[in-house]
Amino acid sequence: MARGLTRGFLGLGSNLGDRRANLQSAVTGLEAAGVGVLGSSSVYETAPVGLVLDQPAFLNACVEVETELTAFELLDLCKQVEAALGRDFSAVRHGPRPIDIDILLFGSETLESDRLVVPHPALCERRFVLVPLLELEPAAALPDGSALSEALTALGDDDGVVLAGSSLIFRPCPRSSSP
Ligand code: PH2
Ligand code: MG
Ligand code: MG
Repeated sequence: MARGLTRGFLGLGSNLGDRRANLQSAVTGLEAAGVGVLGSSSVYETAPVGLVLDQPAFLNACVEVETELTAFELLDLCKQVEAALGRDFSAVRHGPRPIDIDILLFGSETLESDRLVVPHPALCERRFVLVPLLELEPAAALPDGSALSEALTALGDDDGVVLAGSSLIFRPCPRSSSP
């Protein structure tokens, strides 16, 4: 039986090489594999957070995708695209990388396996994810219905996430029907 399409949100991050080109190539790689990229946030420059603070600043963005893949198949594809863009999977956790593609939300699925946890386990703690995600989808919510805008508010003010560039996809404006 056909599985149908699932909409989800991916977080993209890069802090090595031509960072914007890497984010752009991730979008192209996903699309080339048949994943529909429906929308992209702007690009943000963000201070490193997590286990490694002494590393170059990141560019982060979020994209909305539509796919017939399962979450695990989409994870495999994300890894393939990361590998094609030079990601070293033996590098230190949270360390510098040309590209990171994380599944943030996948429909209303919740998954907890060794390979994949959805929603992304750190989603509600990371301004560098919530700011672009909420720009793209202000109503974004967890599968239990809780609004992610509230998670962002709860994190309080921070100057570590700065608008740095335009959306990763170009969509022409719909032609106006008025004369
Ligand atoms: N990714 C991490 C760890 N820390 N910090 C920023 N600013 N942006 C990231 O994408 C990021 C991070 C692990 O995936
Ligand atoms: Mg990540
Ligand atoms: Mg990752």
